[in-house]
Amino acid sequence: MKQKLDKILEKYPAAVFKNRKQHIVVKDDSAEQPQTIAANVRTIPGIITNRGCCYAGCKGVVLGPLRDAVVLTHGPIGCGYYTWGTRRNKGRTKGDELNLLAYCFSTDLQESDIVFGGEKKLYQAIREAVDIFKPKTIFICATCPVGLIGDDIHAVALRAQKEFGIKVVAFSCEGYKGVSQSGGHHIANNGLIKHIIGTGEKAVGKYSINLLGEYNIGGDGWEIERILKKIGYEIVALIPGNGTVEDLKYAHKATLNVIQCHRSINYIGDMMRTKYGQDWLKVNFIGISSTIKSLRDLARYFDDPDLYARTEAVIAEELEEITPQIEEYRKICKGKTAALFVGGSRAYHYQHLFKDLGVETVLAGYEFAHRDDYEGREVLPTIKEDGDSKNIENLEVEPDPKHYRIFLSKEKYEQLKNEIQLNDYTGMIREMKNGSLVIDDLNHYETEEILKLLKPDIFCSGIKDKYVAHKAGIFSKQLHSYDYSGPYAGFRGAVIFARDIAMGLKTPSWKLVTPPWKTQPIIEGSYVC
Ligand code: CFM
Repeated sequence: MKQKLDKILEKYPAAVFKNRKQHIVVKDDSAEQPQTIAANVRTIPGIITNRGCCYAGCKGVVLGPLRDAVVLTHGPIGCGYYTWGTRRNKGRTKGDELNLLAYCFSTDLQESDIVFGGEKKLYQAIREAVDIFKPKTIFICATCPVGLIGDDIHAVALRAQKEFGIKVVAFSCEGYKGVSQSGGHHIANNGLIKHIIGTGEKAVGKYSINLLGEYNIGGDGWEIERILKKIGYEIVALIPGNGTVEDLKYAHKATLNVIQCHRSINYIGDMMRTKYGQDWLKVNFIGISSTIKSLRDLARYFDDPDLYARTEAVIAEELEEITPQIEEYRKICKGKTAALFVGGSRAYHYQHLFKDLGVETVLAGYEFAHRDDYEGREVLPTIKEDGDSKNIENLEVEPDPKHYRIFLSKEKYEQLKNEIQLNDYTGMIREMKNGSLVIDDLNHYETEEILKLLKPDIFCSGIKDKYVAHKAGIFSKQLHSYDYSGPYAGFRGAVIFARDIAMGLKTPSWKLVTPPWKTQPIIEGSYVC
């Protein structure tokens, strides 16, 4: 495998060859040392990458799903437009709450604003949003040109906050700030900790949790909520899928933070632990076995006989409902292979669901994950500098004397720490099969070549690269927005995913496609701009 990969990479200029080699790992169970991978560094200019930008990570990913905030894009209209609804993060209003999810707010900067400054326009846009929607919160998100011309969005936010008596927070998340979306996650996490979380008070129940890093794509969060509530958990705040700023204010009151996507929200998990003493637990609600494991881990944290009993009863009930259907789809899926290339956590999460269906993952990669997402958090102290270090604040928080409290005794904590992923994440690489491939920031040239090499039955990726697979005659499923389908999480979601994968595998159309390289010569050097 290594020689075949080298052959693909040899087409690059020497410097690119050296760089890309560090981003590719062949899983080797016999390796004496844990395997390492280069990650969270900028893509070499000229390579056609699938990554997004820092603004997308802040505005589109972390802040966008909050239903009751005006998330105002300060920039040219394209930035707001292309982050408008395409991620399929859903939300449902309760009572007379404000639901702004369907709107796209933008200052629509023009050339004259770039020349003369856009601060006035930003202030006007805030005033207009206040007049029309009367929101309690406005988040301003900066795009590349705003950083380049130096608009002081924080000063405008402060002025508006005073004048309108509402919360106005600005985020300097210009697209170029970090490596892909991941820098934007960090900036948004910092802002929510500084300005929102911990600013409200309310009483919570016995089994209170926050659900972090779940975005309700295609309704995933609704399925997870259904299961958790059926068992008896109280969800204090959804951060952020289908969530509200109002609920986020009370998040410090919950006993435990439950983290689905580590990459996008681990900063909030860590900072809340320091500030309020709350532990966080890494879970995975994608996949049947992993959902069951996550529910059992959660019950272990609270260690209550009633909760154990409820957990087992719900698992049994749910399995009874889905097993006959899953078995039917499994017959179609069993023995197939999959290649997964998604943002910063799904290439890990979906391997578990594929395993439930008898599908083996032969390649998994991330667009912008950090080394800890690949290798586990134990490598964190060894990372001296990465793509975020230069531009993004590493917010230091202190214990809050009023709200700091610890749930577990020291002994209990030490014991549990070895059994469940408490305040820890062991990463993707160690769970992968011997001989499988792990590739960071897979690009279009490598996608084409590696699809030829591995010939997977299924390629799961995003909108930018799915057509590369289609044209190669390989069934491709989007794991970002789910191609109009979902939910895929939890028990019922697993059935929908199994159905979609079985349908895709059974579709004869993939076999009718002739890949372009079978009829056209490949022009040497055409893969690098
Ligand atoms: Fe987390 Fe996400 Fe992902 Fe992500 Fe994303 Fe997404 Fe994603 Mo697209 S927060 S890292 S920045 S799980 S939008 S809901 S699917 S790339 S793998």
